[in-house]
Amino acid sequence: MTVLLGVAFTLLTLGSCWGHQPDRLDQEPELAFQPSKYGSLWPLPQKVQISEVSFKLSSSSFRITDAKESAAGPSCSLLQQAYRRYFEYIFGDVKTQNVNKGSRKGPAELLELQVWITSPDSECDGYPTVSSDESYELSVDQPVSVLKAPKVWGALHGLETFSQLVYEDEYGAKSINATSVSDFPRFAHRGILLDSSRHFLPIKVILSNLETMAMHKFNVFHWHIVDDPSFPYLSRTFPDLSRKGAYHPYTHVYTPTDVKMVIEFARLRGIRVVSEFDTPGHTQSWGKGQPDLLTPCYAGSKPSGTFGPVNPILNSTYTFMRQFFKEVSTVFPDAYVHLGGDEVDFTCWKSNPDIQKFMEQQGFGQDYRKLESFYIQKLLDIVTATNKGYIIWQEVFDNGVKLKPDTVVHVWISSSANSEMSNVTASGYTTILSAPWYLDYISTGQDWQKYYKVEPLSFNGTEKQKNLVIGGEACLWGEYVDATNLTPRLWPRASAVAERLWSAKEVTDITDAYSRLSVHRCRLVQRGVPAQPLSPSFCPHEYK
Ligand code: CP6
Repeated sequence: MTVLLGVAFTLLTLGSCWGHQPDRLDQEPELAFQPSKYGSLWPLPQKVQISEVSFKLSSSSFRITDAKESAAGPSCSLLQQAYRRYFEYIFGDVKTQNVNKGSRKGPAELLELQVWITSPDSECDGYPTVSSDESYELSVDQPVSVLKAPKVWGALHGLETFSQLVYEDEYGAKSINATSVSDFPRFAHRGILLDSSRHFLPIKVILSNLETMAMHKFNVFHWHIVDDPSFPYLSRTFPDLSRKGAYHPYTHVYTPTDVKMVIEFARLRGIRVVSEFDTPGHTQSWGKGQPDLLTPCYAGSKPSGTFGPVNPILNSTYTFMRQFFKEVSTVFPDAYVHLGGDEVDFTCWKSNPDIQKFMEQQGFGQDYRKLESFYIQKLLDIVTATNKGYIIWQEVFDNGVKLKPDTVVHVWISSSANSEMSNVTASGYTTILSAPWYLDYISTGQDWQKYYKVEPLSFNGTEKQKNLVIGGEACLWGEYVDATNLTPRLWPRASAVAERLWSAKEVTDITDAYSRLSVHRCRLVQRGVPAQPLSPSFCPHEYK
C-alpha cells in the first residue's frame, strides 16, 4: 500500500479552483485563497478529521452498499436511489471518464461505502419532520468505509458529505483521504422560500432547486405558492381559483400530480414541503375565482370596484376556508402549514361601511388590528381542526392573537429582528428567522459574507429562549425572479445560510469559509448548477 501525501494533493487540486484576488469592495475585506484543512466540505460538519492517507476510487469497482446489519435494505428505494445519485456525482459521466487504472502501481483503492441504518425503524417510507434525527457518522477507511446513521435522513446527509470528500488528483483520478466525521445539525429547520406567484416557476426549476438544497443539507422547502399576482395552485375543491386566478389556466398551474411529484422528490432528499397560503392580505388572485371572498373597497358611499383583504365579516368566508384548508391538509403531508398573515393593508377595510358597522358591534373601535386578529383566530381554529400545526409571519404574534403553544413565529422584519426574537421566545413560542436573509435583494460584491456573519442567537434572552429558535429560512421573493435567473441568484449566496444553520456556532472563520465555498461553488457548477461566482476565478470544470 502506498501512502501518498493526500492532503498535499487535495490542496493542489483544490487550489486549481482559485483565481486572482477578489476585487476590493467597500464592505468586505479582501480574502486570499488559502486551502482549508477541511477541503471543500460545505456546510462544515460538527466534527471532522481528515488524515493524510489517501485512497483511489474507480467507477468500475467502487460500490455503495447496505451494511448487512442495516435496518434498511434493498427494499428501501429512498436509499437505493440516493446511492445511484451520489455514485453519479462522485464519478460524473462515467462514459467520458478516463479509466486509466492500468498497471500504474498506486495507492490503495477504496472499494466500498457501507451504509448502516442503526435504528430499528429507518423511516425509509416516512416523511421528514422538524424532529427527525439527521445525524450520521462517517468513517472513510480501508478496505471499506462505513456510514452509520440512526435514520435514512442522516444517511442522505452522510452520502453528500462523502461525495464532497472525493477530489481529483493531478491525473484526474478520483481520490479520498481517510477521514472521520461525526455530524448533526445545529438547527432543525433549515429552509428556502420560493415564490411561485409573482412568477410561475416551472416544476423543473423547483425540482432542480430541491436537488441543490439537498447538497446543502437544507431540509425545508417553504413553498410560497400563491399571492396577489397569481394563483397557480390547482385546487380540486375550488378549481376556479386557478382557472381564473393563475396567469394561465393550463400552462401556469400546479396540478395535484405536480404537487405530489414535488413532495416525493423532496422527501427522497430529506426535505419537507411546507406550503404557504397567505391570508388575509396578499390575496388579490383568490378573488378572481371565489366571488365575495375579498372585501369590496369603497370610494365614498359607493363600491370602487377594487377589492381588499379577505372579508372577515362574512360566514361564507369561513365556510370557504374550512373546505380549502381541509383539502390543503390532505394534499401536503407536512405537519405544518404556513398561514401567512403578513402585511395586511387596512385602507380597504376602513373604507367599507359594512366593516365599519361590524367593528362597532364587536367593540373594536378604530383598531383594525383587532379585526385582523378576529379573522386569524378563526382561521387558526379551522386549521387546528385539520390536525395541522401552523407557522405564521410575525405580525400575527405582534397583534396579540392567541396562538397554540407549538406555533412557529416567522420573523421577517429586519429593523427589529433582535427585539422580535426576544419577545417571541419570551412568550414561549418557537421561531424561525428570515429577516437577514432576503436573497432576492442583490448588490455587487461578496454579499454572501453578510449572510454568513449572521448569528441567529445574538438577541437578548435566556438559554431557554434561545432553545426556542428552531432555525431559519433564506427567502427568494419572486417579483424579479423567474426560471431565467433563479438559480444563480440563490446559489451560492444561500450556501452561506446553509452553513450558518447547520454548522457549529463557532464556525465563523471567513477566510476558511471563502476557501471552502470557492471550491464548493465549482462543485455546484460541475454538477450542472449554474451558481454564480464569488470573485474573479476559474473552475477546473466550467459550466456547460
Ligand atoms: N411577499 C409577501 C413579500 C414580502 C412579504 N410577504 C416581503 C416584503 C418586504 C420585504 C421582504 C418580503 N414580497 N407575501 C413579507 C413576509 Cl423587505
